[in-house]
Amino acid sequence: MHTHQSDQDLSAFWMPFTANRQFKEAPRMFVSAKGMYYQTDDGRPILDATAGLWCVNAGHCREEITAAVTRQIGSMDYAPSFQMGHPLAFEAARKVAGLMPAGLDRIFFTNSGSEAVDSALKIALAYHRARGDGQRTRFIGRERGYHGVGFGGISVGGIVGNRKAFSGNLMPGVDHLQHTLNIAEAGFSRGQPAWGAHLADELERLVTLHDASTIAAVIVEPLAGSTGVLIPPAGYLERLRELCSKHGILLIFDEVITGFGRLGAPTASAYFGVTPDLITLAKGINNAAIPMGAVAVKREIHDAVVQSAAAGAIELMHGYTYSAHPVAAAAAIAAIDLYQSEGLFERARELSPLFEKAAHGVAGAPHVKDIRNLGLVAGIELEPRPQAPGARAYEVFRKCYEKGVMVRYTGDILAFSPPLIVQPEEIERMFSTVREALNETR
Ligand code: PXG
Repeated sequence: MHTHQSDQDLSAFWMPFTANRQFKEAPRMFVSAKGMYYQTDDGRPILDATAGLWCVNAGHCREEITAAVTRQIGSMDYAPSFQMGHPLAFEAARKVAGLMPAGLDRIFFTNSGSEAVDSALKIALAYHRARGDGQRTRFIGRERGYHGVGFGGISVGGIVGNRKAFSGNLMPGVDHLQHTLNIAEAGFSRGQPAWGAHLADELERLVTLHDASTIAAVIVEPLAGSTGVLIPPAGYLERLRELCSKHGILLIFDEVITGFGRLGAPTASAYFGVTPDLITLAKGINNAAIPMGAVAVKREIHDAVVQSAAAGAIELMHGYTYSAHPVAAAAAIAAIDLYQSEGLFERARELSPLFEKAAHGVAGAPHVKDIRNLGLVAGIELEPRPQAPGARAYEVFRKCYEKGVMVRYTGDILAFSPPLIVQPEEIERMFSTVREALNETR
C-alpha cells in the first residue's frame, strides 16, 4: 500500500553508491550551483574541488550551455536515432571527433560512461567477428579499474566491492592485468612515476596463457580515477600499445574521466601520445548538463563492421532510445565550443604545475601516506585507521565540507579534480582546507 511521505522524508530515493542510512541521518543538500561553487540548502557556498563527479569541466551553470539546452528543449525535445536523424546528432559527432586522436572519428552515442564501456566491448567483438576472427572473445581489464556498473563494466573492472555481490554472473572469459600503484617504489611521485613500465609486460604473460587468437581487447583507464588516482608509470601505456598491436588485440582507453581536458589536453591519449583503437567518453562531453556518453572508434573498425553487413541490413545491433538525444547533443556542441573558445584545456595545462605544488604541499600533514598528481587531478592517500578502513577519509571529507570545500574520497584516498576554470587562490584554498582538516582528524 502507498504510504504518505512528508516533504522531509528522504526514504523514497535509494541513493547510488551512498551509505543511505548515514546520509539520511545528516543530509548534505545542494540547491544551486554557479561557476566553482555549489550552494547548500542552508545557504553556504561550497567550493567544488571535484567538478561534481569529475564532470563539470567548464564550471557550473554556464550560460552558453544553458541557452543551448533551453533552445533545443523548446524546439524539439526528442527525436529517435533509430532509422531517423536530427542535425545536432551529426554536428555533435563531428565536434567530438574533432577532439579525438587522428583516425578515431566515428562516434557512437550512449547516455553514460557505463553504457559507453558496454558499447565499446560490443564493438570490439563485432569488429573481430566481421573480419572472420570471431574466436577473439576474451577481454583483459586491470585490477582497480573502474569501467562503470554494467555487467560488462564490472566484469572487466577490478574493484572487488563492485564485483563480489554479482560474482556468479560476471561475463566469462575475462582476465586482469595488475594495477600500477606501488607506494614503496613510487610514493610521492610528481606526475608520472618513473617506476612500473614493466607491469605492461604482464600482457605478454596473459597472451602466453590464453593465446592472442582468443583475446578481443584490452581495456584500461589511462589514468585511473575512481580507485584513488593511479597515474600510469612513464612508458607503461606505450608498452601496452606495442603489445596490443603486435598481437592484433584492440586497445580501449576508458577516458570517461580523462576526456575533455582533465590532463590539459583534449584526451589522455593526446596527452600521453598513445593512440588506442577505441575511446570511451562521458561526463565532460557536455559538461554533464544532460546525461551523455560516447565511444570514439577508429574508422577502420567502424568500416569493417559496417561493410560486412548486407546492403540494407542494420550493421550493429546495438543502441539506446536516447542515443544522441537532441538536448544532450545541443549541450555537447555548446560545451565543446566553450572549451575551445575559453582555451580551457590549455588553461588546465598551465595550471598543472601550481596544482602539483599545492597538492604536494600537504605532505607532512598527519596521516598522509602518499600524494600523486597529473594535470588537474590529485590523490592524497591516508593511513587507514586500524580496523576501520575509510573512516578517516570520511571524517576529512566531512570536515572539508563543513569548512566549505567538497572533496571526494574513496576508501582512504582523497581525490581532487576541480573544474578547469579554477583560480589559483581556489587551488590553494582546496589544499589548505584539507591540511587543516587533517590536523583536526585523529
Ligand atoms: N568509466 C570510468 C573511467 C569512470 O570513471 C564510468 C566509466 C561510468 O560512468 P557512468 O556515467 O556510468 O557513471 C566512470 C564513472 C568517483 C566517481 O568519485 C567516478 C565515476 C562515477 C562516480 C564517482 O571516483 N566514474
